[in-house]
Amino acid sequence: MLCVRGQHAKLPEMKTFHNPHHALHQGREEMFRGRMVPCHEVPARLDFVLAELQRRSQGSLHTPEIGEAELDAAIARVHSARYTQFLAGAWDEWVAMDPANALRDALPSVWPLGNRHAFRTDVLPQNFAARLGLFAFDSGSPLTAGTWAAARGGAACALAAAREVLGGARSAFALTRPPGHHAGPDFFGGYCFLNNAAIAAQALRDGGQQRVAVLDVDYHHGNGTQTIFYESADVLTVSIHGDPATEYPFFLGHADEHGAGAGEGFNLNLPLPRGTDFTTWRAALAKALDAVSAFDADALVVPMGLDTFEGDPISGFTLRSADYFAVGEALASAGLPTVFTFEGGYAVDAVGTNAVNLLEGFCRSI
Ligand code: Q9C
Ligand code: ZN
Repeated sequence: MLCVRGQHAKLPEMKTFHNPHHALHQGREEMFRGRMVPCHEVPARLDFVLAELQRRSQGSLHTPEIGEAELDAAIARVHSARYTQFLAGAWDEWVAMDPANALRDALPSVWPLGNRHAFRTDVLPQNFAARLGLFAFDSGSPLTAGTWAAARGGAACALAAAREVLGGARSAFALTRPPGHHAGPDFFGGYCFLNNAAIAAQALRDGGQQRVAVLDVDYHHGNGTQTIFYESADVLTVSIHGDPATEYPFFLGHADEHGAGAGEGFNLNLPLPRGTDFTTWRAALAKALDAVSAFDADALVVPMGLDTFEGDPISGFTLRSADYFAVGEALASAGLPTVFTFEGGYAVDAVGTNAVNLLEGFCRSI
């Protein structure tokens, strides 16, 4: 299967790596505006993308072939050992506390506010609820029986996509679920557990790419990715997102965050007000691409959220389905080997069309 332009010109294919274990992560309810509501981040999201890729013969589908040990090593490049050890055993601990917990997902309800020095985060509590709160930053991201297996499967897709690009492919798509860009070195939240885009970016660095740019187009600020690379000069992080003054994740993503230490100057945030339309959004994308170009990147990672769509139930931009072709074309104009990861997008019946429009726009113009 190939990317096709019109009916004739055949373009190099973009491989999609999809996670056969993604549906093992299936949260029941999330805390939302003071009550429990059905999760927005549902397995059907990925199924719609897969179906649309197949319907339009966009690229070819693969499952990642990554050994457990090499996957652990790639995850350990961006996440702490105490965090991944917690995630790996969390479900068993949760059920061991009370067999009835098997019918409920684990959600945190107490947090240490570590950055205010109000509580200690260096001592690992024995209490499970305390550790859940230590490693989570919201109550919207249920930890379920299959979360760890699903998140690992997604990370394997990200690693496989990075390897594909290191092997000379122009692009690859990691169809990851659960999403990743809110997950930091030792925390989960925003429906994200392992930072797939960061794992891909670090794998590109470790595979010999000197400078890697991450250009996050999800509606929400990619706080996890920013935090992971905040002091790094070799990975530029750029994010276009709803202004955190009013939009999730609220506590990071402002325009004055430029990086720190060796990473000073290597983070760029482009917050936009709720209600922003495509004309304004694409001007921000042009600025983001200028920054990638000035950085002289060797490779690009695009955390691809489709929650900028006008029909998204939890977001506030007004992009239309046809606009995603132009987004893909603009991203291709960077002229870089590119890994896409799948992030947000909660208008479930449109997410496949929007994702494949973006990928097709990219393929059309390379
Ligand atoms: N109880 C991504 O798009 N919404 N994540 C607030 C908190 C969280 C979005 C709910 C939105 C997270 C990957
Ligand atoms: Zn999002």
